[in-house]
Amino acid sequence: MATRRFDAPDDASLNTFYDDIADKDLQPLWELSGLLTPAPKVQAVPYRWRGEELRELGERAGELVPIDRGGDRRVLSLSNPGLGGAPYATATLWGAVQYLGPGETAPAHRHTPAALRFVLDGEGVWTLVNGDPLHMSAGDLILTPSWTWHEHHNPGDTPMTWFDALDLPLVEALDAMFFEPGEGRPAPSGTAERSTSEIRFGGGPGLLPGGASAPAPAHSPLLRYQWADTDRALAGQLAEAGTGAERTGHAHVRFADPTNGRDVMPTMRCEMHRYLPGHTAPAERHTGSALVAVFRGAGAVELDGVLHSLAPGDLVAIPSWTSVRVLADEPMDLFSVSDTPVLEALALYRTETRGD
Ligand code: GTQ
Ligand code: FE2
Repeated sequence: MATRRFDAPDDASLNTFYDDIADKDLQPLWELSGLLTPAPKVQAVPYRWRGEELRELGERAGELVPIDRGGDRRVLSLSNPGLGGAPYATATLWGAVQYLGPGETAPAHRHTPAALRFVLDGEGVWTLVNGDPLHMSAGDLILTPSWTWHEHHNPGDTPMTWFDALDLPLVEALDAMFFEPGEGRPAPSGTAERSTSEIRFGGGPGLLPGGASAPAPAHSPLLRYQWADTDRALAGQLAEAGTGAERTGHAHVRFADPTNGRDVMPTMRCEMHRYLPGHTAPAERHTGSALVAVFRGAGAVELDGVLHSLAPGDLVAIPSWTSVRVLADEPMDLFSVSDTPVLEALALYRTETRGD
């Protein structure tokens, strides 16, 4: 057997070799660095957008830009300064504020990215999801799962701004983007007081429709989670003596598919947190990214050691593996959406907790 020889080759033949492999669209791994890094090399940066500024700029968009410009949605996307100008809040999540003026309609369409709305304040807009009317009011979570028709109506006389989150950058990275404008959509089933989705699946704790169940969709059949229910759940946790929440001053709920306890949609986990002043929830970091919307209260969030003050309406991007610690100056309610179900499904979820 011939012995391999690794005598130092002359530069000329090595250079020719590198030219030849480049010419054949190949790259030598031994020349590549920054690929198999010891920990995630994250491009998005931790970032906070101020609610006051988002509201003001949303209102100006309402005055200056008609709804039909740009996908029939008047939306300002969160553009993370670490992502080189992309209109994305993190590597996997789109975040935005959407403004709909009195009497305006954002017409129907559907797309493979899944979307959700969290209402920061106000009420009066209806979102029709596959024709089912979902009323939007402060603190509500509204789902528009992948490939469902959706349109927004503001029949009232006050404008509304809300927070949108979509898994759009993830769908884009997976080359699975499809979009269809609204022709041929199901006719709206009217603006009922309560949507069919809520009548069937939001009837009460532990109550599901009887009879044969239809094939389970890949998302929660409950499409609106009302603030009154979320608020009651959080208050209940904090009031019950001896429970974790009562001891730590931190209550949290996960929005779940009522039929099986899974996350609301395959790609996104939604949670609501209530932190009391002096709570003892530890600093934590995990793989996957999240967006946080401040609903009520005031405090701060420490992201990789940097403190950002928080007020209602503020939106925060938390990139993967960013250490997060929350400080509450008064009881503070935070909505969060993350790509955790994706990381979990792919066995890539890791978490690290540090006590104070
Ligand atoms: O409301 O349908 O923020 O399609 C981005 C894309 C909202 C929407 C966004 C959308 C929508
Ligand atoms: Fe949409």
